[in-house]
Amino acid sequence: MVYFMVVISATGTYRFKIVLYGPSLSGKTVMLNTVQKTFFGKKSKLYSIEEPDGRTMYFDYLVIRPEKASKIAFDIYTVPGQKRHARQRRIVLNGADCIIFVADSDPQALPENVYSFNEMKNYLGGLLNKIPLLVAVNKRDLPDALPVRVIIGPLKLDRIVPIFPTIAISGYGVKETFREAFRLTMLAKFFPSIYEKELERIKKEYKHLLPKELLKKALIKL
Ligand SMILES: Nc1nc2c(ncn2[C@@H]2O[C@H](COP(=O)(O)OP(=O)(O)O)[C@@H](O)[C@H]2O)c(=O)[nH]1
Ligand SMILES: [Mg+2]
Repeated sequence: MVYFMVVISATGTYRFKIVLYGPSLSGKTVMLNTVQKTFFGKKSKLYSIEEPDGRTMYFDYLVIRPEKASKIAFDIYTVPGQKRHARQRRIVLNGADCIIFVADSDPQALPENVYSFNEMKNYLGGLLNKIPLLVAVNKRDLPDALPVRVIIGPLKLDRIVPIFPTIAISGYGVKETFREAFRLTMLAKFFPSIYEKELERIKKEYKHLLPKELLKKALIKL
């Protein structure tokens, strides 16, 4: 069953909306800048609405048009992470085709990661299970970065998702994260049966990063 409508603009472009969700300061804005500078050069455009201290006020917005498929555009948004911007986060999430949850490896951010993830789940409701979800575990360069499993565990995922260790400031893992996000988003829209098969592959590939409880649960559920 094709659940979502594909948005086609007046110029005949297929548009996909990807949202980077996560707590304040987890690295979403840096990641988007890295995506633009490192991989897509002049083919993209970045818009930011910031507060005077450089924090995201409304959202950052990047459009990416793959060179060889000019009829496709990815609209990538970040949410403002600060608690008082909850309303904006809800608005930005609206109509998302894919979510990249950007978690922070800083031990102090552990509760913030969980809070933010639960908030997103709450906003999206059942929709979350119908669109691709990826997790970027960012700031892997911190000397006291928590182990990936320790960060993923408390999120209490109820399905297996691709997990990418990233360092947004250096670009490490960022390209891989976005390539997979683009691929899964398009598969989910255009080839739902292939997408279902991909979920099986994902289950195997990311096993080593996932908490054992989730694996046990997933083997029964999926
Ligand atoms: N050490 C380290 N710092 C990072 C990394 N990514 C982002 N930061 C820093 O974390 C802070 C918040 O980043 P920002 O992208 O504004 O976070 P956002 O609130 O999620 O948009 C900035 O000072 C960044 O330089 C990373 O991978 N490693
Ligand atoms: Mg930001």
